[in-house]
Amino acid sequence: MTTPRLTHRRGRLVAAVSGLAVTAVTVALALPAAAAGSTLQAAASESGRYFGTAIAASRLSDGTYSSIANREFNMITAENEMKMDATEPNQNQFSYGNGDRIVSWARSNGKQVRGHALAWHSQQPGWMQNMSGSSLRNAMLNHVTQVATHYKGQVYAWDVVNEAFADGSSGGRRDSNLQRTGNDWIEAAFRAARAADPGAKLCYNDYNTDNWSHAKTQGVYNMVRDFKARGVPIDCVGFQAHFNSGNPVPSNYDVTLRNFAALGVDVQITELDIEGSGSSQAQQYQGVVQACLSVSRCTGITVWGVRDSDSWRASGTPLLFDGSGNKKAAYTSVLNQLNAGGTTTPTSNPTSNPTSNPTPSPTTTTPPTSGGSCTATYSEGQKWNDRFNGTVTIRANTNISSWQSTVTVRSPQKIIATWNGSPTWDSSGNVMTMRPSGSGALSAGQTTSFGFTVQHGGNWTWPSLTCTAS
Ligand code: 9MR
Repeated sequence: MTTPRLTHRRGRLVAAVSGLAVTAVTVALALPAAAAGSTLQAAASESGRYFGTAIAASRLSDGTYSSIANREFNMITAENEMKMDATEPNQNQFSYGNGDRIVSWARSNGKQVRGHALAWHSQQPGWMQNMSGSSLRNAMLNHVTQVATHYKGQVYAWDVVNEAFADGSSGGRRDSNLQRTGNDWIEAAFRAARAADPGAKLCYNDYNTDNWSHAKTQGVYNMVRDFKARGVPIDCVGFQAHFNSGNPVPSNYDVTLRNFAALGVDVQITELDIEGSGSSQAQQYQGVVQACLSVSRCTGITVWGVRDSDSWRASGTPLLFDGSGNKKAAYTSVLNQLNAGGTTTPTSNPTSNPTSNPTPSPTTTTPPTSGGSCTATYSEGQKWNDRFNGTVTIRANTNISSWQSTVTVRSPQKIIATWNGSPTWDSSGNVMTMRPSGSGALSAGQTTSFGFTVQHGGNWTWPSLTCTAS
């Protein structure tokens, strides 16, 4: 299968602002000048990522809609047309007309397709809603096989199973007719999808899994860890990312994405929309983009529609274009953040693989174990016009007697204050090595943290981290 068309990573030049230290200006001038990406897809491609949207087949004849979609996005999800009720309205009678229209529009315009969704408790055709037991299990597996076979070779990634976990504090599976066929229905669906289209990435997709501390997030995390440990074919996890004031973008979003990625799967933002308007909406969008850019295995972002008026919740004006197709403040903040880039934060030794040390437990909320003996995780702190705070949490994965952590900032950023640690600097001033100010001994599972203030000079990207322990 092909991967998204990527352009080379270019040296990013953040506009030098007046009043910067001379050294920072010198570094900036030494970099090659580069044009910023002027569309979402171009800007995302600079870091090897895609930027997608959901498309409704019925809107493709709307010229404003299709020209924005064609200009800005390079990954296409059918908003409803590839779901179970659309593709198998009567048992064993498949209907691909609208799904095919979207796929052929996407492919003829050089775009890739995310398939959505093979198995789901919702939007089942009527005949399936009334089924149970082994006949339902077999019908579901047949559906997965038929649809994935029909689109074989044309789908970059499939949402094989959608929304199978319960909301609330249980962290367990959602009750549904599919769940009642046996807890292994999800892995059975993944195996059937792999057999039908071995080239497609296979994703589990859900909502309210963005906040690392939520039980639902932990439930999905434990399932993915278990799948990787047992060799169930899963390649990616989709985070729908439907946000509003009651469910805002969590400040630990990057932690969630990074912890899932450390299990050995890609992570993707699959249905992003954020209700609101103006700068507050723009800032939240920026936070989501920044979180994805900080995780190298966050391979792309899809927004759930083109204009506000196209949204499933149009009254919340949650998208990047207004009803007339004008770019909103949120669009500009997303584009700017994509162009500014992000740091990818190595929190674990890349040779480590949690699957080699499987300790699946359905109830644990332990973050992933890394191959080193400590893990460093970045969290955002307060932000000001000219600076921001960050905290690094050091977690001992084994008993350790001491640790050290490097924090690398990118020009023209400068670390101007630190706390809870003893820093030293390399000659460039960009790499700080932080050591514990007292004893660094931690027993396995214990954490400690230190913090710092970065004067950002217009570059909001997060620092990259390493952690080593003795
Ligand atoms: O946007 C979709 C809307 O047009 C449909 O009526 C709705 C039916 O369930 O599904 C919407 O898309 C959902 C997606 O398939 C799964 N995650 C939640 C999305 C928003 O409800």
